Amino acid sequence: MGIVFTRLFSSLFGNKEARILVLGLDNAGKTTILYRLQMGEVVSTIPTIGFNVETMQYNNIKFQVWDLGGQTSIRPYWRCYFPNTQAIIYVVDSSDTDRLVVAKEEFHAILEEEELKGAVVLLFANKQDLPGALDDAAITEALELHRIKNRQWAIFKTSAIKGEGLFEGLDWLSNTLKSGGA
Ligand code: G3D
Ligand code: MG
Repeated sequence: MGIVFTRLFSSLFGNKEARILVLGLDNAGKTTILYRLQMGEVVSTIPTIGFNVETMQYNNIKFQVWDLGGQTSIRPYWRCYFPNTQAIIYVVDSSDTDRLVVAKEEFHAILEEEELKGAVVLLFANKQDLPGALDDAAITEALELHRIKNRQWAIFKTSAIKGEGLFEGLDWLSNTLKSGGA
């Protein structure tokens, strides 16, 4: 994945600072995906305000990961991480049907953020290897993706554990960003 990733993203943003946020509920598979990308060291920081942010920096591109859901009091601090965000990768545990409503609400709340208006959205319907996992069409419906307006988005079936589907999704993302983004 490392080499593939270099090929897709190395020339993408020139020297501009770029940020890609990897978001979703806890246990969705975000950290696993970050390690799968194998682009460099993952640095974990816990700012005093109390949420854990994992950062993987590749040239001028920062990948940043944290868990959505939970305490509402820390949410305003998320905004520190919003400027210069070109893309959001939203990860869903497709087998966790009990929490799909929460995953949907958190997703649409993030899309409401003013500073993220220009970001392209890539969704990973993750954990496809598990029995009972909903497919991309079912996740599209559960997350009400038809409500997304004025931005480019796509959903891919993935298994972060097996490394399946991640490349296809990132290929879409790099092509979309190359052609001008949202
Ligand atoms: P998070 O960072 O979104 O909170 P993690 O999620 O990456 O920590 O993953 C949470 C658990 O789900 C981990 O299991 C991880 O191995 C597992 N996981 C991630 N992606 C997949 C997948 O595609 N398929 C399956 N079957 N499991 C996956 P543990 O047991 O380590 O807690
Ligand atoms: Mg994690």
